[in-house]
Amino acid sequence: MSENTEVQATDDPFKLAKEAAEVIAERTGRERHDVALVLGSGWGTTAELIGETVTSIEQAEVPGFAKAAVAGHSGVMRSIAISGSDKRALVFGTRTHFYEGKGVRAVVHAVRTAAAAGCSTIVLTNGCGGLRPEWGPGTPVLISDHLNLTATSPIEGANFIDLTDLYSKRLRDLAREVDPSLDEGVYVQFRGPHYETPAEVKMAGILGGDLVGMSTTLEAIAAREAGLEILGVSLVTNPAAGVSPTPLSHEEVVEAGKAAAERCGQLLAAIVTRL
Ligand code: 8IG
Repeated sequence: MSENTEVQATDDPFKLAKEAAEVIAERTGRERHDVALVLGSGWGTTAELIGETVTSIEQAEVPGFAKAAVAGHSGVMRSIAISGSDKRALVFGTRTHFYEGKGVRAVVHAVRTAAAAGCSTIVLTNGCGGLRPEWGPGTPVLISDHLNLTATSPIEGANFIDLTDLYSKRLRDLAREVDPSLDEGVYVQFRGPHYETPAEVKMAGILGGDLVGMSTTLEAIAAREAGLEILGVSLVTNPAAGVSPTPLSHEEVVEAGKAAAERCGQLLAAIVTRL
């Protein structure tokens, strides 16, 4: 009997998310959080600008979460008191990528945990390649829609989730109130972990894509299923393969990232306080 219960606990991703949310509530002393943020490449220093970190939790100590796999991503979850409001942000310093091979459930566990923790909004950020030459390294771009080229879904069973306006128009407009210069584009998720060939980048463009990356779309689908309102923001850290005639130096990309960190952090902080 008890064996059976244990099997079910690990077998139901929503139950696992509920268990994670309970640990978060226990550790933070907050029954509910309001907004969740998933910080991708280049977005790491954003958290400090949103407000005061009240509680830091090692993600590996929360049910269903693994240790950070990518260097430079922090495996820490934070509960942040949003400046100038009584709201709380739940900030995930890292994500599980599909290319890690841990399965789609692992990829969307943070999203389901955020929903179970009471969040009604999720901000999904990433670092990506840009298809438009005018988007230099360090340009933040709002995600208007996506092409999911992973050939998979986080939804299991006959649950036909509508994906119209997946990336909330309301939240994109709110973001542009903060920064009217923000462009928007269609994000294309490739499986990775290799980057695209120039031919694949060309294909992405022909299909209507503007940004190429290895995350976000599966999380957005799970977030919609969970009833969360979604804001997606990409940080273009490099021109996608074949877009720029001159190969970019890694140093340049790192420098652009550092310069962008301040702008991106301020942007998210301003958006989050307006939610
Ligand atoms: I940072 O050019 C970053 N992540 N797929 N392509 C893909 N992912 C990325 C890229 C890129 N740059």
